Amino acid sequence: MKVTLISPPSPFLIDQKAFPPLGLLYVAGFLEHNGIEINVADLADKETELENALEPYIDANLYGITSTSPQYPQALKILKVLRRRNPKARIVIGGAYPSSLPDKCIKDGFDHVIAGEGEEAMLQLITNIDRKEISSVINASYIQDMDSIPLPARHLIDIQSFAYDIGDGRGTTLITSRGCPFTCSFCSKEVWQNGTRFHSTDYVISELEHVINNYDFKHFLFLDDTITIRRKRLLELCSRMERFNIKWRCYARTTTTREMLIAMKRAGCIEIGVGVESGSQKILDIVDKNETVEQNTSFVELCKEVGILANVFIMIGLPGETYETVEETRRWMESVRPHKFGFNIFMPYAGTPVYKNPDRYDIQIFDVPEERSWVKGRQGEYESFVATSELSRKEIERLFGELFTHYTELTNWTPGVGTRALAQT
Ligand code: B12
Ligand code: SF4
Repeated sequence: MKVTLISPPSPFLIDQKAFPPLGLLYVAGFLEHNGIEINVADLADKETELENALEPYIDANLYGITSTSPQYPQALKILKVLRRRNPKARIVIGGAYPSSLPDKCIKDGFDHVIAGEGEEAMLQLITNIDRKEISSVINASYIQDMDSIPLPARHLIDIQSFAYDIGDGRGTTLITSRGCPFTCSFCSKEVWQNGTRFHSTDYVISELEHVINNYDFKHFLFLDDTITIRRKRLLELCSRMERFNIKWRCYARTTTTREMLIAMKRAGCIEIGVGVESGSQKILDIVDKNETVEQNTSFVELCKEVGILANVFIMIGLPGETYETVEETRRWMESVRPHKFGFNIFMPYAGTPVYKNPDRYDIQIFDVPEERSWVKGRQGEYESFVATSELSRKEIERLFGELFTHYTELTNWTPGVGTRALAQT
């Protein structure tokens, strides 16, 4: 059986070649390890020539497409081309969007949806493909032994063609754990739900060695939702990473301690992205952030003391947002002055608590065309698909534009996602 996994274009990103499609590469690595003949079609930047780009893969028996929400219209276009060119092939979709809205994907014409973790479920689908009783929506069970998962098959794409500026060099991505125990009401967690599973530090160290030796990357972005969840593990990992002399970025929560930050700094951490979300405690409580404004403040102060860049992510238009809470966030930014920021209008993605139960929140959600469901991208293309009882969509957009400029001047930093951000500074 010939299997082709497809990473659709992301035309809404400034730079589609920043991050390799790691989830798809994990699925590919697992299948390859189990003896399946596999190709990966990397269609980044190919939105205007989909048919040509799919030509080399047109004779597969089974296709597996990955998709987040904003990628979904591209996934549908790919489905159409494949149906026309290879009507006998089975077409499966997986990733964040189908995990949240599996029935919709089946209605749209996909043969199967794999909701959740794709590795074992895809292998089982392939093994049982000829059985009639195989269901259209497959809810994947979770792999318990994380170290049993083979490394992502980076060799199946031109991994060097993807890079992201980290410090003074070209970086690539790596993930050391899956999931996060928190329950922020704006966060899409349909793939991994609430548990967290960890690779051993042996696994992570050998993956780092592999990527450094085979692909010559010395700069990394760790994609873990929160790399600092287990203190002991983090300290062990950091101490074992010191010898590599690498530079890296990661995501964490603002409860990260001084002890952790010092260990991270020694191991080469240069920047931490944290979800500060708002300068208003009222908003943090409404969205179940489980953190305080004071913790957010002291995190930035600690980062400054230790010498790690604090990149704070904030949003406008969260449930309950008012002029006063917007003002509180502005005052927080002005007094705390993080090194960098990411600022977005809140987007309620399918699968999130706010999306599922808007009535429980002070929020009105408007219809979002999937291709508009990104909130980071090109200047001037920002749009609000939410309103609160005090702030209309237009008012959120106006305040966003005003504050974006203000924060940019305040920090001397212009955020951009999927960009080689340093090139802009
Ligand atoms: C890195 C990252 C990015 C990077 C790169 C994205 C990329 N090309 O991979 C950047 C910064 C560009 C980015 C941008 C965005 N991201 Co993002 N991102 C992430 C992050 C932190 C890690 C993704 C990752 O590599 N995970 C690790 C791999 C192993 O997991 P995975 O991709 O989910 O894959 C597994 C399963 O989903 C499944 N699977 C995946 N594909 C397939 C395909 C098949 C056939 C099968 C069977 C299974 C399968 O199996 C995989 C292995 O188990 C996740 C959060 C998270 N922890 O996953 C958010 C996340 C994916 N992003 C999210 C969002 C919202 C976005 C943006 C829309 C942000 C924005 N508002 O503009 C854009 C859209 C990007 C895009 N190309 O579509 C949401 C997705 C919500 C949704 N419904 O779409 C997430 C889940 C964050 C969150 N918790 O809310 N993102
Ligand atoms: S926003 Fe961050 S801390 Fe909150 S649930 Fe999502 S990954 Fe966890």
